[in-house]
Amino acid sequence: MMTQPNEKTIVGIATPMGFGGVGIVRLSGKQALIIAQRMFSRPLKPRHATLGQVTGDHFTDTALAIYFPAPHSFTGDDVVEIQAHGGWHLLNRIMQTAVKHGAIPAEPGEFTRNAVLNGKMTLTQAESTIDLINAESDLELQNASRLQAGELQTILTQIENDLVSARAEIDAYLDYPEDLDSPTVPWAKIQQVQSTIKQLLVTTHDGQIMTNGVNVCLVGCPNAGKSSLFNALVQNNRSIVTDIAGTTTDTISQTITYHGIKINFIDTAGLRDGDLSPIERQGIARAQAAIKHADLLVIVVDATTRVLVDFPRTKKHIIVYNKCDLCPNVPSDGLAVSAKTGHNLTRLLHTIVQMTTQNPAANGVLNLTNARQINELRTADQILTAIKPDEALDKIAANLTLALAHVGKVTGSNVDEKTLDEIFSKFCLGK
Ligand SMILES: Nc1nc2c(ncn2[C@@H]2O[C@H](COP(=O)(O)OP(=O)(O)O)[C@@H](O)[C@H]2O)c(=O)[nH]1
Ligand SMILES: [Mg+2]
Repeated sequence: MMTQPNEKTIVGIATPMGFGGVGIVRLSGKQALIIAQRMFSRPLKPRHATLGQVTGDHFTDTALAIYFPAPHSFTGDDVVEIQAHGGWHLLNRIMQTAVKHGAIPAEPGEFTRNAVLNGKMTLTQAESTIDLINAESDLELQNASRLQAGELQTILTQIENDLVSARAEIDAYLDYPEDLDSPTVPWAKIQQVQSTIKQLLVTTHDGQIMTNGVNVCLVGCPNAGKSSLFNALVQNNRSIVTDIAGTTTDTISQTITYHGIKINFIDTAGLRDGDLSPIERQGIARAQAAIKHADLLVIVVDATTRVLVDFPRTKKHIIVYNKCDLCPNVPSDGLAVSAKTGHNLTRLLHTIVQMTTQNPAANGVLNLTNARQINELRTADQILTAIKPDEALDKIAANLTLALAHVGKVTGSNVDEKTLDEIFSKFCLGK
C-alpha cells in the first residue's frame, strides 16, 4: 500500500550542515510527539519551549524542545522541533536516534510538501520559500516576501476563475444551443486573462536579473585600465594592475550590489593581435567567450590614446574613456571616468542598471523568478493568444481548458505526484 505523506513521521535537520551555536532537528507526523518523548527527558506541552536532555547512543545534549500539535504547525501535522547544539555530527546522531525510534528520514522539501498537501500554504508560496532562502539582495527579499504573502496566488486564482467562467458560458451554449439566439464568446474576459498573463510574463526579464544579476564585461585594449576600473568598481584589489600590456590573462569576476541589483563584473584580457604567448592567446579566447555571454559590455578606452577596440556593436554597450584625470576632454560618444580618482564611477553604475533592467521590483512590480512557473504561464499565454473570436466554440472551450490546466500547474490546482516530486526535489534536506 502506498503510504500517504502524513501517515509516516519524518525527521530532518532543519538548519544548515555545519557548525553553529544552535541546530534544529524537526519531526513531523502522527508519531512525532511519541518519538520525541522517547529521546527527550521531560514531558512536552503544546507550544511551550521545554528545556531538557536529548539522549541517544554516545551522546546527551541539553536542548530546547517545542511541540506544535496538528493542525497548528508548519506542516499541518504534529511537529516537534528539538533545538540542540549545532554540530553536524551531533545533529546527525539526534536524527538517527529519531529514526531508531520509528521516524523516517525526510526527503528534500518533504516538510514543505506536506504543508502544501495539508493546505497550510499554496504551491506558489512553497516555491517562493526557495527564493526567500536564496535571496542575496533586498530586492530579492522584497519580491520573495510578496510571493510568500500569496500575491501571485491571488492573481492566478482570479485568472483560473475567469477561465472557468468563460468556459462555463460557452458550455451553456454548447449544451442548450436552442436557449440562446446566437452564440456569444466571452471575449472581453478572455482578453482580460490574456493581458494579465502577459503583464506577469513581462516581469521575467527583471526577475531573471534580480536573481542572477547582470553580467557586465570590461573590454578594451591592453593597458586601457580595465583591471584598475574593475578593482575600483568592486572596491577590492582583485585584479593585478601593471603598466605591462597583457597582465590580465584569466577572466576575473566579482559581484556587487548596486541599488538592489546584482552586477557581476568580469575583467578580461586586453584584446590585441600579433605574436602573443600561448597564455595571452588563451586569455583572449576566454575574454571573447565572456563577451558573448555578457548582458552588457563596458568598452574601456584609454582617454590619452583613444584607441577603440573591435567589439560586437550589436551587443548592448557603454563606451568609457578612462584616465580622464590625465585627459579630461573626451569624445561625446562616451563617459569620462577615472579608475584612479573614482570620477563618474557612480554614474557608470547608474547607467549600467538603467540599461539592463526594464522595470525593477523597486517600482512595485511583482517579478516572476521561477523557471517552472514561467514555462507554464508562457504555454498558457501561447494557447490563449492563439484563440480567435470567430473560431468554433468547442475549439475555444477546449483551448480554455488547456490554458487552465497550465495555470493550475502553477497554483497547484492541477499538479500530479510527478510534478510535486520535481518541485520539491529542488529543496534542501530538512526544508
Ligand atoms: N592616471 C591613471 N592611470 C590609470 C588609470 N587606470 C589605470 N591606470 C594605469 O594604467 C596602467 C594599466 O592599467 P590596468 O588596469 O592594468 O590596465 P588593463 O591592461 O586594461 O587591465 C597601470 O599603470 C594603471 O596604473 C586612471 O584612471 N588614471
Ligand atoms: Mg588587466
